[in-house]
Amino acid sequence: MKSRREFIKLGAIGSAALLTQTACAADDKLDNIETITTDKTAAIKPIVLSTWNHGIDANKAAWEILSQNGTALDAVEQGVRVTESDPDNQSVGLGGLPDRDGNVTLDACIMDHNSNCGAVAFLKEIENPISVARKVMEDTPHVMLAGEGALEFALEKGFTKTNLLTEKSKEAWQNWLKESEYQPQINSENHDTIGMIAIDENGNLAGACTTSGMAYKLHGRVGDSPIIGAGLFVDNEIGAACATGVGEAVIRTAGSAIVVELMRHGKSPQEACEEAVARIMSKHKDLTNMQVGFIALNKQGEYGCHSVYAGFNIAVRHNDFEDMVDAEYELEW
Ligand code: SD4
Repeated sequence: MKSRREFIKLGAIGSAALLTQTACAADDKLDNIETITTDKTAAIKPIVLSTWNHGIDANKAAWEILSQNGTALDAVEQGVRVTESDPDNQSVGLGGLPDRDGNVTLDACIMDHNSNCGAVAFLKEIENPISVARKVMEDTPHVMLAGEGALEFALEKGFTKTNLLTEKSKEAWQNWLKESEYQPQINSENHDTIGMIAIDENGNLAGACTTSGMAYKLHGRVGDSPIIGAGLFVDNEIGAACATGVGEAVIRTAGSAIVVELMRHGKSPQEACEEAVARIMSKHKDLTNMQVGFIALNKQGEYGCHSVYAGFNIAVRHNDFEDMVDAEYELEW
């Protein structure tokens, strides 16, 4: 795993061109480095970024598509499906931690380079909600389906029911019940949604975001992850962003849409993520456990990431690089 500074060094040794376009490298030590090019022919593409450690495996699946000239849309869908189908991952899809009543309920959304988007919220018993979200986008005039209706739609489209509550997650929930005081639990361990954003060989952007949401939430609670503009936003002229962490804070600030708008107004992806984090911090008096992280990618393949608390990291893959990068942050736990 690389810290941002190690990553910067690696870029400097490996390729000056790469370094100039590494948005996580918004570092005052880099004043002498060439500024980012706006020459579109020099853009880094394809490129894929994902939240958290599970992003490495998800990026591998996405890369198989991107490296063979596939679309960013296919890449992000196939990429996050890997995480959704991993029973050991307790924050996404199969094996996700349940709500306080023991139900695993999933949220997901997807967005393409034409601003088409689809989402599902409060979906039960379907292992790959991201693919249902894509069907909502492609086969209906709507953007979001929720709950029973989303499940019926998924079954009509040929998805099959799966019991998503693994023994491991059931046991964790039963242990939580003993001392829960019936409060949703937020801590550094249960923030692990996967958000993925990518640019394909044709320079088109797409993104996907999928989660089982906050562990032990109230039954019916929906977070930011399926909400276009909150958990994910893509504007093919500008860039893409997605969020992880306390969904309520991200919704309140229209987090991912704000990051993209900040880029539209000239901020680098790194600066845009930092400002969105600052906004979250200024809007919340009590920041206890208020972890939120953003990742952003612009049309040139520059990227950035930032979080309220320590511990957020992102998986990055392009032709010259495949590794984790630690985000800088504002507060220690
Ligand atoms: C939610 N944002 O449901 C999601 C949870 C998450 O890292 O991202 N955890 O609020």
